[in-house]
Amino acid sequence: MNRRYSMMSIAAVVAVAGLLFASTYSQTQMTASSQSVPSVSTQVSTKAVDDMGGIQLQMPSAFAQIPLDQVDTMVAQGRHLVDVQLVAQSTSLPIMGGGTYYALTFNGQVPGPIVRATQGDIVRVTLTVPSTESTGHSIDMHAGQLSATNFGAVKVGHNSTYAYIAEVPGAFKYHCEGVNLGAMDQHVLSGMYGVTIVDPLNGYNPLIVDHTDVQNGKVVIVHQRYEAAAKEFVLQYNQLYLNADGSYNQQAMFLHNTTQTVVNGMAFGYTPNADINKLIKGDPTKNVFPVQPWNADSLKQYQGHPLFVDLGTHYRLFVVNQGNMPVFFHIVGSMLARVTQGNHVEAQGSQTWLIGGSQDAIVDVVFNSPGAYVAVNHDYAAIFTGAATVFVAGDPFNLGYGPGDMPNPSDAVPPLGMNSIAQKQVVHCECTDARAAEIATSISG
Ligand SMILES: [Cu+2]
Repeated sequence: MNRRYSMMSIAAVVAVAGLLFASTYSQTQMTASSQSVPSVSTQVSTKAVDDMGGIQLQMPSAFAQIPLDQVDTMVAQGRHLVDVQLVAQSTSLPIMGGGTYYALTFNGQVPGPIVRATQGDIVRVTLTVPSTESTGHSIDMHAGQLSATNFGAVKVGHNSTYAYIAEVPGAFKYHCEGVNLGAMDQHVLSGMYGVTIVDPLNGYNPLIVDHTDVQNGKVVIVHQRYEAAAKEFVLQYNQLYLNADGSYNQQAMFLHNTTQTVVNGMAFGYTPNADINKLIKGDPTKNVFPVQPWNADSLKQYQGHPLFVDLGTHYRLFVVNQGNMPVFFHIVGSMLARVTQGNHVEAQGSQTWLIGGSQDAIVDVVFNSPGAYVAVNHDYAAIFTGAATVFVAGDPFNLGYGPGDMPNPSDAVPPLGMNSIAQKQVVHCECTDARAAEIATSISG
């Protein structure tokens, strides 16, 4: 990878975005303009679902759902139990460019907590809807193979639990289904989604990356091997469809008229902040990255923070599309060394990987040259509305830090799995102050 090319590429990406946002951005402009609804019948059908109290599908209990009174026995027989506690919480959260939006969250954060299990584990999930909520909620976990309509909506002031075996490895969406599918779109696109990573029972495969060399006057292929153990990130793509007051805009959703594109809940959340500017240029207001919508210290857990990566190290990225639009996952200046689903290789040496709605890809990469690499959804509308994530590889600014010295955003680093290498973390999340304080405790302990 050529450093000069990389820096020029990122400059091109961020400079255009910088011009867009620095000079012309305003809340009004980022808000979907009022347009006619594309299909009257579509509108009528969703209203009809709401009016009849949601869709009540009568289905038999599905595969892999475990009677709750058998969980203890199955654990005694040798299965591991992963307990997931989710609490629905409606709240107001900041959005890039100023202002807030009406967020629907699990546990006060968007996305919800990352769940990590191993293939064959029992996942037991409890959803609590406090009496302070104004609506019921529900939970559908794609890592399971059961009909979430059996679980149904949890009413205000109630909780409910179900359990399943995570039979298939991968990085799976979980999400609220609204109240029996009523307003499901609003709940998911306002923040009620998350990821369950299910590690393969036998672990991940070592990574082989081919490159060329010259030996005895001939060009030859060298197979570079990396162990399965890797440093890991989770990148979840979604969109916000908002009215000017921060409320959900269903019209905009039907039109795919995105207000902002978010990665782990924030537009441009992984860009350098004022402290990093100061480190690089000695001045909080100056550096090579013009896009810094989440810059200032006063923004606390919301301020931007790039992903620092070491050279020659195996990185495993769990990329999940939570949204309404395709994700063309690409890292500017790099190749996707390997793309897998579960533990099955889908591609090696790919420039871009298409991830459809509610689909995941596990992308292995190795950064070999110092510099900045930007992971994007290579849909220009997505890039310029927030889907640009900056990786800083090695020490390109010669600041004197070594491998692993720089902390990474807590919301991008998943809980450790069997082949994970731990990373230093700093609190970063689209979350309430109370949730940020809990995360601070968990990463310092
Ligand atoms: Cu909900």
